[in-house]
Amino acid sequence: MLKKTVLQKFDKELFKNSVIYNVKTLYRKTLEEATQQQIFQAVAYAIKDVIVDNWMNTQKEYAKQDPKTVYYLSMEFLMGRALGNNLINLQAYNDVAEALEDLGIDINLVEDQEPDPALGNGGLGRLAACFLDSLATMGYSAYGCGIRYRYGMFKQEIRDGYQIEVPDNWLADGNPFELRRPEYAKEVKFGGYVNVYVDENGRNNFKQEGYQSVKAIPYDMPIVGYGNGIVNTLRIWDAEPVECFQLESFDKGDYQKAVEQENLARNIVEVLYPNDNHYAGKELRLKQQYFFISASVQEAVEKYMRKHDDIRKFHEKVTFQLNDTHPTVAIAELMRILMDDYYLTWDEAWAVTTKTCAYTNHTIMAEALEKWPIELFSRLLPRIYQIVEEINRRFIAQVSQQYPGDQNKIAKMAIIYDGQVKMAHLAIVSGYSVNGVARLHTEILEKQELRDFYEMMPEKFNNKTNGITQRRFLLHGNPLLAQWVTDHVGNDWITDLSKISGLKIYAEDEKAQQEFMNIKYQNKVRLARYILEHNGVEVDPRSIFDVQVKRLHEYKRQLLNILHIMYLYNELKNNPQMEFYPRTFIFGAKAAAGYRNAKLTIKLINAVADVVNNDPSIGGKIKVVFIEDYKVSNAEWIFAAADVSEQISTASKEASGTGNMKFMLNGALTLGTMDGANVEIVEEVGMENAFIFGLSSDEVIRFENYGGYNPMDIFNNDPDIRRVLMQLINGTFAPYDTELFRPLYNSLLNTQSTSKADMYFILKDFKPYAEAQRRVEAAYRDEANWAKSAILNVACSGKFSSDRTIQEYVDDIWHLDKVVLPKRG
Ligand code: DL6
Repeated sequence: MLKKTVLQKFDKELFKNSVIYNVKTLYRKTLEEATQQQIFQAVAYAIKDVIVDNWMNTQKEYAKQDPKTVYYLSMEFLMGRALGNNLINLQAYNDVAEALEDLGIDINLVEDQEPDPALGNGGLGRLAACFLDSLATMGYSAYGCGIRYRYGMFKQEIRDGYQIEVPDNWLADGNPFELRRPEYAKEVKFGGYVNVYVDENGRNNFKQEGYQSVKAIPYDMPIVGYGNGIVNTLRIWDAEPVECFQLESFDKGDYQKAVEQENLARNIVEVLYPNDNHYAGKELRLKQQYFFISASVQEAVEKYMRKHDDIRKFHEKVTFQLNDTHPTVAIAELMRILMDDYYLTWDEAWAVTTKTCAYTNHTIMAEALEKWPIELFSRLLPRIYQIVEEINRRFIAQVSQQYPGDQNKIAKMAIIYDGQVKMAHLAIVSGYSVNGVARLHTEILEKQELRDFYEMMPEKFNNKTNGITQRRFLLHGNPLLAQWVTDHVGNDWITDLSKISGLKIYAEDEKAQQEFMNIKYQNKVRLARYILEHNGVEVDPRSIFDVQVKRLHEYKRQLLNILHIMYLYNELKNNPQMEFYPRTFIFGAKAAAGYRNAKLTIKLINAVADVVNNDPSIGGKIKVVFIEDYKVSNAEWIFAAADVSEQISTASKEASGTGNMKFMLNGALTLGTMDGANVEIVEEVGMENAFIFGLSSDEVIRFENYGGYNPMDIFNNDPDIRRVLMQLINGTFAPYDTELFRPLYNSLLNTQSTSKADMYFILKDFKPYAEAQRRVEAAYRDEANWAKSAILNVACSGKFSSDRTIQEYVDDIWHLDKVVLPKRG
C-alpha cells in the first residue's frame, strides 16, 4: 500500500512497490505479465491512494471551517484524462515518470491507456473542467455536479472521408479514480399528478402521486488542486431502478410500471446528447436535466442541514451556478424542497432561491435556446411546472406594473408563452446574476438578445470572460515550452499566469527567439509523427502549421477555411512557380450526428485533402490533414504545435471561444475575426501580433436586421470565388458524384433551400480572409519577427487563465471563503 508520504516527499521505492502490489492484487499478475491497460490501472490506483488521503483531509477541514460552497451545475464536464493531470497537480509528474522508468515503463504509454472521459461536447463542458481545476487550486470549496453518462461524446472514425460515430464505452475497463457513494443515493420522481392536502396547521401540502421514480447514485471523482493539498469533488450521478425488478409485481398488476421504472433508470444516463449549440427538444433530455438537478439540489440541502438549523440562511453557505440553461430546473426544485419539505412560505422560499441561483449564458445562437412545450414539461414534472407557473404569474404582474398596457413586453419576456416554457427567462428572472462569457458577448446580450431584461434588471448583468487552465494546457501539454517559461520567469506562472508577462523582455532577444522556435519545431515534429501514424500523411514540420480545431458548426466557418484552401490550390496550379511558403492545414472537429452540412463539410475537407496531398504538380507545398477523433488528449499536442490559430467565426456568433486562448498560451498567432474573446486577445497582445479580418459584429447584426447582403453579387463579380464554388458541383473533388457537395453550394447561394443564403457571411468575408492569409505568409517569412510575435502571445496570455475568471466569479457573484489547509507534519 502506498502511504501519504509519497507526494509530500516522494518515496520512489514505496511507489514502485505500490504499483507492483496493485498489479498483483488486482490481476494476479507480475508487472511483466500485465497488459498496458492493467499497468495503467495499477499506477492510477497507487496515485488515487495518495489523493484519497488529501481528499479526506480537505473535506475534514471544510467541515471544520464551514466555508461557503459553490455547486457548479452542468450537464457537461469535458474532463480529459485524469492521470497526467493529477500527477501534475500533485507536483509528482517527473518523480513518477522516473520511478516508472526504473520499472521499465514509459509514462507516456501508461497515460495513453486512459480513455478520455468525454462527458461533454466542446467549449461549455471543457470550461466547466477548467473551472474545477482553478477552484481546487485556489482553495475554494466547490462541487461539480453532473451526469455519469455510460456513453460520453462519440468516438469519431473517418471512413472514406466521412465521419462515422462509434460509441464511447469509456467505462469498459472501469474508472480507477471514481468512488461510488450509495450512502448518498436520492430518489427522483417523474410524472404522476399533484394532490393537495390540508394539514393540521391548516397548511396546504402538495404531494406528487402516481409517479415513476429512479434512484440516483453519486460517483465522486477527485479534483486535485495544484500543490496545495486540496481535493474537491466532481459528483456525477448514475441511475438505478428504485426497487429491483420483482416478478411479484406482476401479480399485483404493477408489472407494466415495474418495467417502465426499470427502463427509465436504464435509459436516463445512457448517453450524452452530442449537440453543441443546438437544442433538440427531446423528452429524455429533460428527464436527464431534472434527474441530476433534483439529486444534486436534494444533496446540497441535506448537507447544509447536517450542519445548520436555519434553512432560511441556505444562501449564506451555498450558491448554485447554472452552466447555461440546461440546469435551470434547479430553481423550481429548490423552491419545491424549501416549500414542500421545509414548509417555507412562497416569499421565504423565493428570498432564498433568488439569492442562491446564478446563470451563465453561453450562446446567442437562436437554435440553442431551450424552450420546452408545456405539455411535455407539465406531464413530466407536474409539481415543478406548478411552481414555474407561479413564478411566471408573479413576474408578469411585475412587468405589467412597470410597463402598463405593454403587451409586447409580456410577449417578449414571459417565462411561459405560446405553449412553451422558456428556460433562459426563468433563469434570468429567478437568478441573482446573469453573465456572458466575453465582453463582446455580454454587450450583445445587454443591447440585443436580452435587452428587455437588461433594461428591467441591469444590476444582475455582468461579464466574466472565460479562461483556461495553464496547468493542463501548458504544463502538461507542452513540457518543453513550460520549462522554457520557467527558466525565464520562474515558476510562479503555474498558479499566477499574470507572471508570464515577464517574458515580454525576451521577445526581441535573439537567443530566446531561437530557443522558442526550436521548441515549436520539436512540438511540430511530435505532431507530424502523430499525423503520420494516424493519417498516413507525411507533413513537413518546417511548413506553417495552420490549425482549426473545434466543433464543426456552420458559424465557426470551417467551410471558409477549406474554400480558401481550394482557392490557394487553384492559384498554385495556375502558377506553379509562384512564391509560396509551404503550408500544412490541420483540422479537427466532430459534427453532431444529425447535422447534415457539418458532416458534409468534413467530407469536403477530406476530399480536398485527397486531391491536394496526392497532386505531385504542387510539390507538397500544401498539405491538408483532418485529425480523427479530436479530443482533449490530442488537443494538448495540437495546441503545442500550432503556428497559426484559426478563429474565424462569423462576428457576433462565438460567445467567447476558449481554444483561441489555448493556442495563444502555446505561442500561436491568431488569424481571426473580431468575435468573442478574440477581441480581448487582440487587446492584450496588440493588433500587430495577430491577423484580423472580416465583418465586425455590428456589421453582421446590421445585415441580419436590415438586409442588404446578396452573395450572388459576389459570385457574379468575383471569378476566383466563382471558380471555387463551381468546383463544389463540377466533380473536381467528387468525380464519382458531382452532386455530393451541392447542399454546401446551396447553403452559400440559396439556389434551392428555404433558408437565407450564406447566413454566416462566408463569401462576404472570403477575400478579406484570403488577404489576411497573405499577411500570415509574409510574416512567417521573417522568422525573427514571427518569433517575437509568438513570444508576445505567450507573454500576454496572463488574462486568459481560468484562475482569473474564477477569482472574478468569487469576487462579484459567489463570495466564497478561501481555505488554506494547515500544514501537515
Ligand atoms: O463559454 C464556453 C463556450 C464558449 O467559449 C463558446 O464560444 C460557446 O459557443 C459555448 N457555448 C455552448 C452553448 N451550448 N449550449 N447551449 O456550448 O460555450
